[in-house]
Amino acid sequence: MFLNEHLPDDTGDLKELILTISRLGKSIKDGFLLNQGVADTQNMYGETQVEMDKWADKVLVDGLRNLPFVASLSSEERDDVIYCSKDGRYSVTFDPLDGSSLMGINLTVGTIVGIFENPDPFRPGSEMVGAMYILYGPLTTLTYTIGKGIHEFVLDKDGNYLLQHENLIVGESKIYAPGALRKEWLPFHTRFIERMEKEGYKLRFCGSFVADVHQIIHKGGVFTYPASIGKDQGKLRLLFEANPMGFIIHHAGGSISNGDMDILKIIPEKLDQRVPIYIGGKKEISIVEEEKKKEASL
Ligand code: AFP
Repeated sequence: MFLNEHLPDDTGDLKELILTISRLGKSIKDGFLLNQGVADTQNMYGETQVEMDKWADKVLVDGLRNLPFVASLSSEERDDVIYCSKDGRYSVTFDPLDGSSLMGINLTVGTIVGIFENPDPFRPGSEMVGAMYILYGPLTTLTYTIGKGIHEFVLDKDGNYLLQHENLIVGESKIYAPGALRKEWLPFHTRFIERMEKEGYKLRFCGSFVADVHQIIHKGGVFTYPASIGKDQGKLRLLFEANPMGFIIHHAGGSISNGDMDILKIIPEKLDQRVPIYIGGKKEISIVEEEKKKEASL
């Protein structure tokens, strides 16, 4: 079954929006050969390269801004919200190319997208009506949810997204993917990681959030980019990384937390807001919240 057949017709513009983003994902993928590397260098064809994340951002903004049902666009690459159609119903938030610093060494990167049915993107993640990510690895895959399970498609040789997994559920394997510098971890976080290690969790961290979380969805476990000494909000962004991936994992039976609460309940205050992240299976997330609570009560 193809993506356009899988998306229900009664979602109207939401279906069209997701299909449009899926086509833009193909343009981003095709751009890798021309745009690898950093700005102002030349690619293998002698053409001047642009930074790939800026280029991917432009592909998405140019491809979405004139759709009549799009009210606003917010990108990790931009300082301000782009307000679009006055009659638009949807706000789209995106990280055009998560993990882009890994492109130069040919590791997996991805596009992360969140969708609200509200012109205002400063809404809690739980209010999303859809979220998706496109992963550019050995295969290009697209995973989406509109609140009824999460579903994964693979881009075939004819350019169609073909259903590969329906109603994916977070796996049961013991994997932990810990970001940030160990010497700067906070005590409760150190205890959490020690518990994971004692229980036999295996370390897997590739440096691309979207790829790491994709692995956790398929296999199980937990990804974390925590608060640390001097960085009390961690590194990753609430609107562009945490919320869409959190909404997706929530609909795969998992959870996302900042250590204290469900990230999807946070009301964003600014576009570039960061948040400490724990994302994965419900069991692992409850363990970290337990360790954090213990620390607060000491
Ligand atoms: P880039 O998009 O600059 O490559 O950053 C990737 C990222 O935001 C996220 O995808 C990774 O999990 C995290 O940063 C890795 O950060 P460290 O380099 O500190 O491990």
